[in-house]
Amino acid sequence: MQDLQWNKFLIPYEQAVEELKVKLKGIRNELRATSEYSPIEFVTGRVKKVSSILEKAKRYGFSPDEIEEKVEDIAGIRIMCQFLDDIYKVRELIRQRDGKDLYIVYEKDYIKNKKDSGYQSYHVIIKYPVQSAFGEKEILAEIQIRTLAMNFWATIEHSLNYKYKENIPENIKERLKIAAEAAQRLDMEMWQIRDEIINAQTLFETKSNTVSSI
Ligand code: 0O2
Repeated sequence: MQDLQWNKFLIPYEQAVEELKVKLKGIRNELRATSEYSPIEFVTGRVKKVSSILEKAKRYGFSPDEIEEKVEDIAGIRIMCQFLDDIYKVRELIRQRDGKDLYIVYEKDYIKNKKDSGYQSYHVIIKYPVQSAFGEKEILAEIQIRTLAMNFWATIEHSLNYKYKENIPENIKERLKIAAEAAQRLDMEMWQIRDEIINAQTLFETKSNTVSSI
C-alpha cells in the first residue's frame, strides 16, 4: 500500500480510538460525579504505526489482504485501574455495552494466565462500528485493562524489547520476571487495603476542593 492508501485505511481506526476514549472517559467522569469511586483511573489510546502493522503481519504470515481481518490491535485502547478487582468491574462495564455500541469478539485474561515474559493485562477484542462519510464500517479494536503497576511493568518491558529488538538478554529477562512478581505483590497488597485508600483519597479530594473554592 502507498502512504496515501495507508492514510485512508487508518481513518476509521483513528475515529474509533477517539470515540472509545471519549466514551470511556465519560463513564469515568460520570461515576466519579455520582459515586465515591470510579474503577477507571485513566484511559489512553493509539493507532498502531504502519511499520508495526507490517511487522506483525509478517510475523504471523498474514497477506496484505488479511491485515484488516487478522491484525486485531490496529486500534488500541488502554484502561488503567488502581486495584486488581477494578479490572473485572471495567470488564463488566464493557460487557454491558456488548450488542449496543460495540461487539465483543473474545477476551484474553493474561492476569489469571500470566505470559511467560511476566506480562499481565486483561484484553477484550471488540468489533466497533464507525460511521464514515461513505457509510458504516466495522473495525476491530483491542481494549487492554490493567492496573497502574501492570502498566509500569509493561511500559518498561516494551521499551527494553524495542531496544533489544525482541531479544532481551537472559539476565534482564530474569530481572523482569522478578519485577513482574513484585508488581503482582504490590497489586495484592494495595487490594488488601483498598477501602482505606479510597476513603483517604475521598477525604483528600474533598479537602482540596474546599481549599480551592475559598
Ligand atoms: P504495541 O506497541 O502495544 O502495539 P503477540 O503480540 O504476538 O504477543 P497477539 O496474539 O498479537 O500477541 O496479541 P496479544 O497477546 O493480545 O498482544 C497484543 C498486545 O498486547 C501487544 O501489542 C502489547 O501491547 C501487549 N502485549 C502482549 N504481550 C506483551 C508482553 O509480553 N509485554 C508487553 N510489554 N506487552 C505485551 P504489540 O503489537 O506487541 O505492541
